[in-house]
Order: sequence, then structure tokens, then C-alpha cells
Amino acid sequence: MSGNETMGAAIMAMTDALARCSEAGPGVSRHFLTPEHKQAAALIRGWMDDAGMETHMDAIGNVVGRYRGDGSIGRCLITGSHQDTVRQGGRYDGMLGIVTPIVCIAALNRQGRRLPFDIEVIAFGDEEGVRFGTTLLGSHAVAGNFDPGVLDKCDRAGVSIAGALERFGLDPAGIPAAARRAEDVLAYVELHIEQGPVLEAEGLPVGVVTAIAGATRSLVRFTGVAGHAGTVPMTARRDALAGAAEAILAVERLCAEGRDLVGTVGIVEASPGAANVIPGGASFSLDVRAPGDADRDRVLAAIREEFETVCARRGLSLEIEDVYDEPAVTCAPWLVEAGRDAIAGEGIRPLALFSGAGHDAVALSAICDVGMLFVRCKGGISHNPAEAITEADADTGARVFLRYLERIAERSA
Ligand code: HGY
Ligand code: MN
Ligand code: MN
Repeated sequence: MSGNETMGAAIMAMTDALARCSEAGPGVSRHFLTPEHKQAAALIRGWMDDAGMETHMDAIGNVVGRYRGDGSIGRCLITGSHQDTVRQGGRYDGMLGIVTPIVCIAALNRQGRRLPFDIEVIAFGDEEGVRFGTTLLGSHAVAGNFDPGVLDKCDRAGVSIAGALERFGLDPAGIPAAARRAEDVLAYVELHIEQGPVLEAEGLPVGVVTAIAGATRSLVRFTGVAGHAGTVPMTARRDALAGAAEAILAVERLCAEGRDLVGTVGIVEASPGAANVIPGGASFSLDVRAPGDADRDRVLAAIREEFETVCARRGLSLEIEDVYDEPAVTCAPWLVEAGRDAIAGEGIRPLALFSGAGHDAVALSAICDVGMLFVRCKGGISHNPAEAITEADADTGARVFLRYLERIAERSA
């Protein structure tokens, strides 16, 4: 991050560097408490140090940088996003919300500028929850509502979160100390790619977020009877995978019937998993979201009823384990207004929009007001190696973010 390149150029170079901290294969795959996480954390911490921030890694693997203010406002503004990715994801989901504040603070630091409040930039270790089937672990720890019960959850190799933390050089007993007190926090703000088509359709580089969809994520298991593929008549089967297939189509139908409802099955596994064995077991993930919690609850009830009907008819047993259940979050009106003013300050029409994706802001909303800014991404594509933004939009996002900090300061004096 030299002073003579544009903020947009610096951001693109930094996100490219982070993208190299990945497992082999298409896109970016960087999961919680892995060597790739450690590599990315070192890069991020180095950039924070160069930007004049005090840095540390907390007990859950978040990288934290603090840029001192002039002390006139005691509470600190927290910003940041997640450094982890989905499998074969893109290089901007999460990362843009980490490197943009760092680049902005580096600019303030070069000018010797201090805002009225300290700013903390946090690179959260686990938001996507790919490795352990969890979500928002880093931001829940900062918000003080981390569930220690998840420490026993294991990855596919049987390594628990507690064990992975210790191998990473962290002590799970220190996680409570990562929590911030509500009275110490002014607000949490996050810049993120939109991951949707609205800004591109409107011809706008940035927008301000009004609310974040609530989401329920579950693991569903159908159990039937394994059998010989060649000898069991079709009428005598208790085929768990055929039942799951019927159930998955029901998810699609029930969510398509609703307004703004989305339902996704992203993982399907059959057991024992042999071509000549009728699957005795089938498990699949279920992710359901809606702008309104009542809509989500209604469609979840309908989905569960449909699962019970399919299982009863096919002689299967049903288990559903909820792994994530977060209500919709409304962004604080004063932060939405500050975002509008910051965007207008750059001569851009301020558009307010809703987020169908979940974010670390959902966890932080437990202790403070939250606000978000979106940056346009190409075709709205995300959770895909083709995720892309332009350098110009990255630069605009940074300039709007700097104004956002100023508008927040004015409103907090
Ligand atoms: O699933 C989400 O909305 C986020 O990418 N974790
Ligand atoms: Mn994501
Ligand atoms: Mn994200």
C-alpha cells in the first residue's frame, strides 16, 4: 500500500494477494483455522501495521487492528468483514470489507488525521462456516454471544474446533475475552459486495443497505433401509435418497410459491454410497431465507410438514438439526442516512437496498447499531470463482467509505 497508488489499485492488489492464500483448485477456498487462514491473517496484520494500527489476533482467530482517534468520543467504531470463503468462492466476498477500511485508514494515517473515535478493523475468522458447519463464529465471539457448545463440533477429518484452535496456536479458554462490551462500541459498519444484481441494473457503483434477511440453516437426515440394487422390488424399497430427492423438489416448489423467499439445498450425501446399494441414509443441508421472519417461519413449517409426509409414505425416519437460525436485522436509520449522505457526497444517486445474504453485521447487531454499504459486483455473481468487481468501483467504495466515517463522526459528536 504505497501512498502513490489509488485506493482502488491498492484494494485490487490486496484482494489478489489474499486470493493466493487458498487451497488448490478453482476460485478461492480458505477455511477456518487452516494454513491458508494463517497465511491470510499474516498478510492482513502486516497491512494493518503499515497503516499505523495496533494489531493482535484474538482467541478465536480474528485479526484485529485498532486506529486511535483523538479521544473526543470514548466508544469505538468497529468495521471489517470475514476472511474465510465458501468452497471455490470469489476473492471479494468478505475480503473487500477488510481491505477497504485498511486502505482508508492508511490514507488517514498518511495525512496524520485522527477521527473523534478509535476505529477497529476486524478480519473475522469464520463467517461462512464451511469447515465445521458453523457460521459467524468470529463475530459472535466479538459480540459476546459465542456458544462454547460448538467447540466440540468436528470437521470431516474428526478435528474439533477446540482442537483446531489449539493446533493454530490459540487457547479456546480465551474466547470470552474477545467479547466487546456494548457500552464501548459506537456502531458496527461493514462494506461488502452486493452479491446480487440490483446495483448493476441501476447503473450504480455503490448502495446503502436497509436490512439483512433472516436465515435458517439445517441438516436434514432421512433414514430407510439399505438393500441390494438388483433384488429388492421397487414396491418394497425404503430408499432414503429417492425420498430426499422428492423432499428437495418440495423445498424448491414451496419457496418459489412465496414472495422473496429463497430455499437452497447445497450439500447432499447418500449412505452407504455404492452404486449397487439402495441408499439406507440420505442427508442434505437446507438454507431458507426471507425478508420477514414470519414468512420464513411459515415456509419452514410447510417444508417440515412436507418432509414428514414424504417420510411417512416411504417408511423413512426424519431428523432435522438446526445449525443456524438468525432473525432479520434492520440497519440503524442514522447509519442508513449517513450512508446515503456519503454516497451523495460522491455525486452518486443514493440507492437503499436489502441484503439477501447474511453478514457478520447480523452477529454484531446484538450489541450495537449496524450499517452496511454495498459495492456493485459483475452480474451479481458471488460464491463463485467468477465473482468480480472493477478497480473503479473499488476506488469509489473506498472514497464513499471515508465519507461514511466522516458522516458517522458528525452524527456521533
Ligand atoms: O450465506 C451467506 O449469506 C453468507 O455468505 N455467509
Ligand atoms: Mn459469503
Ligand atoms: Mn460475505
